[in-house]
Amino acid sequence: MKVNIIYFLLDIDIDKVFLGASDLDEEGVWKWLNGEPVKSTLFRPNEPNDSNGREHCLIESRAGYNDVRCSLDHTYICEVPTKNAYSPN
Ligand SMILES: [Ca+2]
Ligand SMILES: [Ca+2]
Repeated sequence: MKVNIIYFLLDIDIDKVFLGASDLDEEGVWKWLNGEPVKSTLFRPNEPNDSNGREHCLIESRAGYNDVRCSLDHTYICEVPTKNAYSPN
């Protein structure tokens, strides 16, 4: 569901969005803010590359996940817990 929402947003021409994952705690170990691991298969080819040792935050782009500098100016998506979560089934 989370990935479907992300791709819906990308379809309306939002690209390069921060998604709330990083390897700030341990280089090369990618985790979401809730501590869950990031699926490495969702990164685009040759990423994450930690370019110049400065890329520690995850963005989604049309080609897949990429690690970038956390200080870049990109849109971000926040997940907000709700009482009545939507369920398509
Ligand atoms: Ca890194
Ligand atoms: Ca990168």
